[in-house]
Amino acid sequence: MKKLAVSAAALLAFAAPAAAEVIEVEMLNRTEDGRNMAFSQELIMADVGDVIRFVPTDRGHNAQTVEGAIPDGQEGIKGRINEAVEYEVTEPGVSAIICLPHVTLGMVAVVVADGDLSNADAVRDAQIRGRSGQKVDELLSQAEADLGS
Ligand SMILES: [Cu+2]
Repeated sequence: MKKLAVSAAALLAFAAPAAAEVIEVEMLNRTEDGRNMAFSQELIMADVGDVIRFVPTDRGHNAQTVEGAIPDGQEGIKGRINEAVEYEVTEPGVSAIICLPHVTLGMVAVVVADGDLSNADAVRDAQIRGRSGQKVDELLSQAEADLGS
């Protein structure tokens, strides 16, 4: 009987890591909290294995990664305007995702996978244009504060 209990506990421990999630992020002209031309979430804490699905709720947006602003080994994305696109997180680290038509207005999201900020400086140095560059810096500072690093 005791042996059975141990087996059950071992099974639970094995099942404990969170299953891969699909995280849905809307592309919006105006968010509920009053941001114009923005992703519904701007700081996305994810785990390796998660899929971030960018949904064209409003027209005229896309989602794409920025060269130099994703972890080593991670495949980038380049969604078309008005199309849903999925970003499969395969590597720990920081990714910046922009909407190309609105990058200068600050339409950007930062993904932090597995709480790993080791490439944060590279993302800061990727020279993302307009207000998005400043917002990336702010989102990374927020992530650093949240993660206590
Ligand atoms: Cu946009």
